[in-house]
Amino acid sequence: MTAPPDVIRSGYAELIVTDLAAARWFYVDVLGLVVTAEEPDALYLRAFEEYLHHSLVLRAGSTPALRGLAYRVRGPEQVEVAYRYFTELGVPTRRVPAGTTRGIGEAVRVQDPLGFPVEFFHHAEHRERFTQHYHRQPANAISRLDHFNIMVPDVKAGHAHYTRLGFGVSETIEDDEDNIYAAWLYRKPTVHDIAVTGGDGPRLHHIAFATHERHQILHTCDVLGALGVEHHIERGPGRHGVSNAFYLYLRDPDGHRIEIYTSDYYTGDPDNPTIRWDVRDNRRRSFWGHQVVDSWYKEASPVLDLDGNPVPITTPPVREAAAAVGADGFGVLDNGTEREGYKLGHQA
Ligand code: 4SX
Ligand code: FE2
Repeated sequence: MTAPPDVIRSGYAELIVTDLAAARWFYVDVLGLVVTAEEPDALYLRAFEEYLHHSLVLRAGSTPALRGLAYRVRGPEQVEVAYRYFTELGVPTRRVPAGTTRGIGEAVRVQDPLGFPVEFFHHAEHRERFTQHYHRQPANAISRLDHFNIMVPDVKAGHAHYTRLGFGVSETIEDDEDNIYAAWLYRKPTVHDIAVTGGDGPRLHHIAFATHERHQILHTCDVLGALGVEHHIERGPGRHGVSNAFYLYLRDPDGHRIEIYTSDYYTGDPDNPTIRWDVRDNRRRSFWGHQVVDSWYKEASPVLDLDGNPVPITTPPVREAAAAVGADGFGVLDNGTEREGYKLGHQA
């Protein structure tokens, strides 16, 4: 068995959007992403600290979908390693010449065992990094891409696929019957490059970008309110239990979900311990105990295969255990730890 390719990190995503002008308004005018290149039916965007050509491609099309997730590998030879690895796995695997995606060198594209269109690349054109160009940065400036989050009917299979690929597991949500509801996995030394969330899939749950500071996230909320388009806010702002990050989820004009995220923690030591959250712990998804809105558990973007056709979606079997505890996406929690009115246990 060929060793897996040496992935460095999540690199870029390509989304199909139905109205490129509306998408430009959201990603460039509101979120402040930098335009690297613009074509009549595509936009190539990067964040202020990024020097690779792009971290997000928006391409015009008839229905909103994920066209690809791309991981950067350590060197050009690792692109070929990816080719051999996925060919051996028996999934659709293609070499694509440099420039197939503007700004990106030779790459390999696969439809991975979970059904997602995934690219492995090393070379990419460099552009100016605007780290200290504070005079060009809005008050809600985004620094870089942080992670992808995918929804799959079988979280164990997702966990297994990514651990075989050499990803570390930073955190999980589990119950005591060996069910796993979500997992966070990384190559770069942060909490994640990819999170696997249980639900109808394969679908893209969200793409997350990082800011340096919490106030930059709060400013995005204020901007959306000031413009009277606060309906783009879906969840948050808040503090995650898992990852400890401060977060905000937005829906773009096509319904694609974008997270703005900051202040997770370092995971780069080889013995970084995995944090396992009990699915009944109210603080797992909101450290402040807020309920997660239904749409966050249920809605996600369809994904395309390597020929651009929609990948069929499978619903996971209903789990008695999950339904009983009102776990992630299965209803409201009542685990006996809930507060009575405002009287918290420790104050009684
Ligand atoms: O909702 S969770 O607290 O489980 C969570 C969701 C933690 C980190 C993330 O990036 C995320 O999208
Ligand atoms: Fe996330």
